Amino acid sequence: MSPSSSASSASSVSLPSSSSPSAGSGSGGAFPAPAVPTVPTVPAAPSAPAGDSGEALFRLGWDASFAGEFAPYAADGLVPGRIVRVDRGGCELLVPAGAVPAERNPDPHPAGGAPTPRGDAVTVRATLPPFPDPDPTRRPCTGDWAAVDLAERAVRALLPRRTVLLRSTSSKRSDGQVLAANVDHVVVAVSLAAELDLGRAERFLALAWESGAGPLIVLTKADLVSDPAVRDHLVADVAATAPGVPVLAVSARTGEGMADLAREVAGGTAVLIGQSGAGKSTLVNALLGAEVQDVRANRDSDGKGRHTTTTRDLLPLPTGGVLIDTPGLRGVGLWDAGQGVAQVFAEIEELGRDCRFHDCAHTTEPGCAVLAALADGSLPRRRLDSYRKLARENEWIASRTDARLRAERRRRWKQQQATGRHMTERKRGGHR
Ligand SMILES: Nc1nc2c(ncn2[C@@H]2O[C@H](COP(=O)(O)OP(=O)(O)O)[C@@H](O)[C@H]2O)c(=O)[nH]1
Ligand SMILES: [Mg+2]
Repeated sequence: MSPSSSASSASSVSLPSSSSPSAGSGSGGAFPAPAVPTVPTVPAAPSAPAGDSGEALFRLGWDASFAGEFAPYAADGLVPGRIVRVDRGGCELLVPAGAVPAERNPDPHPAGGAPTPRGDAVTVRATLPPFPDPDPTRRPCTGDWAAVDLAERAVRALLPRRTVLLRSTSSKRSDGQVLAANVDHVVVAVSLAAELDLGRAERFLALAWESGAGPLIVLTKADLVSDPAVRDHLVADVAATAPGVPVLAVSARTGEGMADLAREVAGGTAVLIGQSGAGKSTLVNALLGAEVQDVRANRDSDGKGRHTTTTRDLLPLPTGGVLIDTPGLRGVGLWDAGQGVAQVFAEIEELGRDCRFHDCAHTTEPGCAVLAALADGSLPRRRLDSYRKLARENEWIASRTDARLRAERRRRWKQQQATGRHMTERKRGGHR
């Protein structure tokens, strides 16, 4: 396909996905085609997803289902790329090396910065189109798969997301912010260097469950807890508050538990979340076997870290799969995470089904199964308090969020999860 036909046909494509309400609008959408193509052909582009280039994509988390969704863009001469980072000027993406002729691929990190093992994928910069969607959670973000016009170095469209990790913006406004897209595993890092804050772990878990990806709790800096009995006790405590979630104690320093963690995240896309200083970037470096992420010394005595990771980076693992590091999240607000909260507190939801009144608020109602469990000691008070706190917070934020956008997001969710669940399950099971 020639570059001119690629550039002109791309104008009918709109961001972020074909399900966008603005998609296909007659106005030319967000992607007015440049009148004159200004750069020469990219010869390898049309065949990019095949052969070696295809292998590069699979190592980045690509699969048959994404390939199917991408087919119309491939016909337009666009190349699939995975967004590594979004910044003011546009974004960086990983694309198959075979799609980019060497002379057009200046290394964006020529000096400084440790070399990143990228397999046969290379980083390119591309512009992002003006963003027409009023929903901030639909903005391009790390982990998105994009249809890239390599000739123009421009992103033309995003593939529908399979999972998405959202939080409310730190400004405490009702806007949602996307932390990462298309993740299979959400690794919640909790430091053993500080006193365990189970409520905070539950909050991160709610976000994780809501994303549609599978959560995993990693208790970091296990080397700082020398007594094995104490360590076992801490692991059991966390496991009890996270039904159905694997809990691993690891130390990047001694290597303990690291092989198990590597196995859990191999092949898929894993995002690390957790408080600043929890040891996320150190884990990323350990899993990559290279000092890629910036780690800064912090005060381990109180477990408080500084915010050293400022951009969310997507880093390919040497074994296949990718890791996404997030900045230390100071205040992690829930954003429309009702399902996530319900899943974190599954046993309370379960008890609630036995209450006499179906709309029981578990406060003073007669025949309340939750209060009965509290009274007989089978449900810890802390757990119920935490549930109430997060449920209230979620309702508050939901009440301030545009109802139409929420309904639209829910609808989109259901569609995406139906199509994506199967592939995600397969990937979690270690297949493609
Ligand atoms: N003792 C010990 N310290 C660790 C371990 N992992 C990380 N740290 C320290 O914890 C601090 C914060 O680590 P960092 O990876 O920057 O945390 P992040 O903010 O979550 O990315 C640094 O001083 C690390 O050296 C570990 O396994 N054991
Ligand atoms: Mg960090």
